[in-house]
Amino acid sequence: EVRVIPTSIHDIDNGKILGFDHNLSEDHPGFKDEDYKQRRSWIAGLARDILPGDEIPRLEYRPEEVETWAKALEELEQLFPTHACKEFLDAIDKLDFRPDVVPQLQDVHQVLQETSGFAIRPVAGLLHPRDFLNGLAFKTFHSTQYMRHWSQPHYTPEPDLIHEIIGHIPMLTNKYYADMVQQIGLASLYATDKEIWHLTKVYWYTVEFGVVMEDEEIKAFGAGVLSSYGELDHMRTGNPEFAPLDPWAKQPKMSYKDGFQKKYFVLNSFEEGSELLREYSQTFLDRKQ
Ligand code: H2B
Ligand code: FE
Repeated sequence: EVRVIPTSIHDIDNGKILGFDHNLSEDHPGFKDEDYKQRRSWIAGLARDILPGDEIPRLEYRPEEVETWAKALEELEQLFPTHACKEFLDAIDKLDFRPDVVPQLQDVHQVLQETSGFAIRPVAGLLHPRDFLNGLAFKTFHSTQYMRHWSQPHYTPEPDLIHEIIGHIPMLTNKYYADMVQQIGLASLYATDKEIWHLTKVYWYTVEFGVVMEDEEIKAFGAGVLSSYGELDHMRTGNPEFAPLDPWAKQPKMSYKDGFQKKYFVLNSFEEGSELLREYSQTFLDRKQ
């Protein structure tokens, strides 16, 4: 099979969704709520008609959605000062999230454009890993726009707006971090399917569950940690293993469902992380010639 290497974000399809379809499944908190399913599908559907560069539609979030956002934000904010890295805290300060207003993707897209140059492109759910990673090469982050189910404001089995806005967006305003993320994307352009699986793990242990050393303390920067009270607490008090990140090494198996991470990978700084991943992605980019 011949694969064409994408040369711009326009070459990347945002339509291959691997996650829940409109019916969800029994283990999704919204499974029995027809009204929720309809709303989620309608919002997800908007993503299909958008081209890169188009304005992202503004949504009027419903009272139960605003309340879900408020509950998640207010709980997480209790741990940020002690558990989150300084780059995240700086970003949260500037973004100035409020419990009574659900941020609009178009507005956070604009902030990213002005800080790191990243773009947000809406997507209907969990995107195919190759397409998702390829997007990062063109400094594009594919983001969902629907809200998790109101019955469980602190949990979602799939990416949702709260995970994207609280977990991913703040760190993406940081240039060194954004550069590190782009390197994973650049490597993915030239990766075989087997290597895409490896890069998915590298992404998992950095962008989703990465931690950073800060004045001899370990602080969270991964979106999966920053957007989960339980995971933040576990990272600091659950006695997990910590090890330096080595993108070339075989990565541990990812656990999606069975509780918290047993092992976290540590960076010393985002400058160092971006250098490390630049060196790593260079081995893939060298194949271009
Ligand atoms: N899709 C979406 N919408 N959000 C993600 O965070 C995400 C994704 N992560 N697709 C990707 C896959 C990740 O699990 C790796 C790169 O496969
Ligand atoms: Fe994520």
